[in-house]
Amino acid sequence: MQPTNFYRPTFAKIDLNEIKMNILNLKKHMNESIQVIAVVKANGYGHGDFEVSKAALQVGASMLAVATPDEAIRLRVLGIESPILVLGASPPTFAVLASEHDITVTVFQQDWFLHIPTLPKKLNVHIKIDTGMGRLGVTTESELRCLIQTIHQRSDVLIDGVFTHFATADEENTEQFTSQLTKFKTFLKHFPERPRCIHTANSAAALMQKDSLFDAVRFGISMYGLSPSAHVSNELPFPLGQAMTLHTEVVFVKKVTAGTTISYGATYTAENDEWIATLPIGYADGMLRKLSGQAVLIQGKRMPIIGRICMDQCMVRLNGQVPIGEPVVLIGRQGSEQITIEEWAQKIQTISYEIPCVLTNRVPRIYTS
Ligand code: PMH
Repeated sequence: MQPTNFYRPTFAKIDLNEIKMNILNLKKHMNESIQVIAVVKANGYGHGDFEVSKAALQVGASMLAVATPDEAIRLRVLGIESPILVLGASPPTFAVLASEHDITVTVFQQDWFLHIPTLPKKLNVHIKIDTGMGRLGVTTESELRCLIQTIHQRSDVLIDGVFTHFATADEENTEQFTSQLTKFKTFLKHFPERPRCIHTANSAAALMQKDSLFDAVRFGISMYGLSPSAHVSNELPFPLGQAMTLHTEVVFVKKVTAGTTISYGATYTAENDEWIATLPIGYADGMLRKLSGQAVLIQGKRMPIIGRICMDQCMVRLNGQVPIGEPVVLIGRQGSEQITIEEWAQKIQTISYEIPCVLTNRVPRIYTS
């Protein structure tokens, strides 16, 4: 939700147009019959589940996917009426609520159905097949046959879909991907009737593997404008637009003399007389301590974060005095310079997915469209 007011000038800007363009470009890239399932789990990868859901639905996403029952209920309570799929495990105790709220759940165990009562409304389920991710899903063909039989004995449950998830779709070597796809096709033969929605592709497969598209793709990271991996980044069929940028302002500026130390542990010592700015953002906002040394943009130039990043603040070495209130771009463009989420990810040796996800609730999300 858009904050009405905030007194600290630190915020993330989410450009919903970029999200819409990424979906529209993907739709153009695929056969038009293929549907887009917008993956909005983990608060829309940190971008805001409700706002991203609305934007995705506006440009024709046909379903939303979340990780947990609670994430699905939250969207319903906020008024989202589209189909919602819970990708993770739902407990049997959620079945009644899921059917009442038209929430589609993922199933992969016959026993799950022993624990649910007769349901008030028909419950849509998608069967998950584990073809090699080793996380959730039916692992053998006989288990799948038993599960289908169990469901067919119930008039209150409908097999609306079947899916699997790739472990290596973003890698150059396609061996595991191909083996998972082959296994999935073998498992599909056990369905007496073809479920309405067969889906396997995440962003990487949706962008690069046309034979994995079936009826729908689960578009996550690249909907937010980020590449699943460096390999996919080199093979993109269309440019992605990064939706999130991160901003703050200088709240304090001082000139220190050579020898002055900065921040906890006194790990940074000024070599010369230096101008130092304090920024109101720290690790409790998701600006992790390992980002010490990362550049920020001030007046269109890169300036390094120096010393340890504190819980709520960090310090930057300037190349001259700047006024209090000077805008700072932590992620995004300023002038001809740009700092991407990928740059942060490389700096702390992680994947781009993790950066927006760990941006905490304290950072207001401001939406532009
Ligand atoms: N489908 C499932 C089952 C997923 O777990 C994910 C992402 C997606 C689709 C979307 O993938 P994409 O963001 O690469 O497009 N899940 C995760 C995860 O569990 N950890 O990182 C990404």
